[in-house]
Amino acid sequence: MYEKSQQLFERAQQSIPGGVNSPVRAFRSVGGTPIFMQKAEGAYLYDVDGRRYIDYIASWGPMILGHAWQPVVKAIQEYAIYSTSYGAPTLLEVEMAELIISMAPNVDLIRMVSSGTEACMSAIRLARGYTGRNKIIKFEGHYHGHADPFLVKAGSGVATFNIQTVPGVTPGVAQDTLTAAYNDLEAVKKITAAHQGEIAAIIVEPVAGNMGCILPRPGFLEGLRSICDLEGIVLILDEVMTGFRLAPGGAQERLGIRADLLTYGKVIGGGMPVGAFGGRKEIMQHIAPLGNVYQAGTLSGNPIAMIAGYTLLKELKQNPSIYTELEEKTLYLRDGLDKVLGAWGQPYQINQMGSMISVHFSEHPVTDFASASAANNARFKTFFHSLLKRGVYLPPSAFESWFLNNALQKEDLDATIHAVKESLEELV
Ligand code: KE4
Repeated sequence: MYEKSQQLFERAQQSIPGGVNSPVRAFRSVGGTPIFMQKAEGAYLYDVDGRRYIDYIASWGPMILGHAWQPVVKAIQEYAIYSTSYGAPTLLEVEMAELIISMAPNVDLIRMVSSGTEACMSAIRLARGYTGRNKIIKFEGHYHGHADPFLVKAGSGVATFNIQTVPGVTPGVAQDTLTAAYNDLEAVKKITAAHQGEIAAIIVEPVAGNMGCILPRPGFLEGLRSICDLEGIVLILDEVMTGFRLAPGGAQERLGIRADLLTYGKVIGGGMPVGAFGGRKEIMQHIAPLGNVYQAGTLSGNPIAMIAGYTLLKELKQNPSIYTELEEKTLYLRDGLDKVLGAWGQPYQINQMGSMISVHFSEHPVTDFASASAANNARFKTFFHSLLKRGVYLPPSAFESWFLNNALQKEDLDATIHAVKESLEELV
């Protein structure tokens, strides 16, 4: 059924660790052979065996308007002829920064980088440099990229592979990363009380997407804001997933929460390697060359990446009805899934906000890493493959959010709901 993918996977493993350039792509937690893609267009992926899939990964978030969205394709083609990199400042970077600042609340200055990991690791270093403090608080199951300070009880692939401590992350680094359960404000209060004056930052996914999609409890983010105000701690909202996806102003706009620093990625690059961090001028002005918190990147602000991201963000800013359409499509899918899963009679939960959604085979609400881990994730494995063979491509892990793209049409959503209905008989 997946012959060419199997052949390519065999070959890939001879030259690439695990045959993939990012672990979550390896299908390790769902089993089977990772599907090699040939091309994609709109809401569809096409594999090397010529099969079509309705895409609910959207490249893990970036492809919010669907694959090969023509204005981005054309912009890349148009700009590539003027060189793909200068290593010098360009007008494009200024226009991109001004556009982001016009969309994202509480961002006075923004620095471009080339991945979400770079954005998050830079934001942490900046918070430490600004406060003169060493420790950070992160939440179990949250993933902020693969920089050492974050690989403590992390989500996404780290959770998928159940890696408790990542070799290579030294005790010296790990000791400065304190963790609490997401949505547990009392735990955060206890940690800050025990480490008065030592904590530089709290970094949080405002809507968690790396243990499935998990929403903040009412008052949780507001509680973090109050703690940070009281204790002089920098509140970093990691909006790599939620930024420009939940609203033009991301989770800050959608949830009405104010961050001191923001990190971005995914949608911001329109599928090209882009990350960014930004926030209050009082903090950002500590970044080199203004201040001494050093941060740099050969391809930061790369012109091709900038024009791709700029073209996409401009569309999102000028047509905010896209967010309404995306939400309506996601709610339509959610209702359809609720109907077929409800009729099935086995326990399940659906978590959703905006165009982020996930299904958990659990009789209890999934509100943190412990409850996400306690779900019947073996059942997810069968669910994943039952849908894959019916042409529906979900993230290959129960510890990931699904992402809808606006190229999805009602017939795609109906086909997905029907495929889920059919697959339920096969679930263990
Ligand atoms: P990147 O370095 O992968 O661009 O971004 C890291 C990152 C930071 N913050 C959040 C909230 C993220 O979700 C991510 C990356 N997300 C994963 C998917 N869960 C990327 C997929 C992968 O690792 O291949």
